[in-house]
Amino acid sequence: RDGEVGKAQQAAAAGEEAGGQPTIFSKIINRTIPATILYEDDKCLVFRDVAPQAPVHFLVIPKRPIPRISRVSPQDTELLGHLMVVAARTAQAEGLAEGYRLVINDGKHGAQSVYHLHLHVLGGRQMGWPPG
Ligand code: IU
Repeated sequence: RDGEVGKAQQAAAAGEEAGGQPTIFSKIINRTIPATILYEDDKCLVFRDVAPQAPVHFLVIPKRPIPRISRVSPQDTELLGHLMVVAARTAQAEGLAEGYRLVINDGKHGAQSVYHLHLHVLGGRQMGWPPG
């Protein structure tokens, strides 16, 4: 088990998904491609979505490249909580006092396009329900 964790950490350090291809988000994390970064710490990065679907639209991603929410394990519990706390704090810093939408797309039916886990935070306009 320690071996598996070590391997995953090595892959993360190399900017690769464990068992998968590196995504464009690995390149944003290691600054190979630019992004408008709103917050960073040792575990996560927050940046504006390049194709915003609301007046405020940013993404919260773990630096460790978990490919999708359906692949998380119990050892990710603290990290996932951290991502949500950072999402809420950044939303507050972005002035979203009237509320906002948090979204995680998973897989084909979820319309996930980048296989590096990310929380979407959308705000600055009235959202509808149900989502499309
Ligand atoms: P999805 O949940 O995997 O569908 O969302 C991926 C998001 O990543 C989507 O909103 C894209 O606009 C966004 N994005 C980005 O911000 N920068 C990029 O270089 C790429 C995608 I590729």
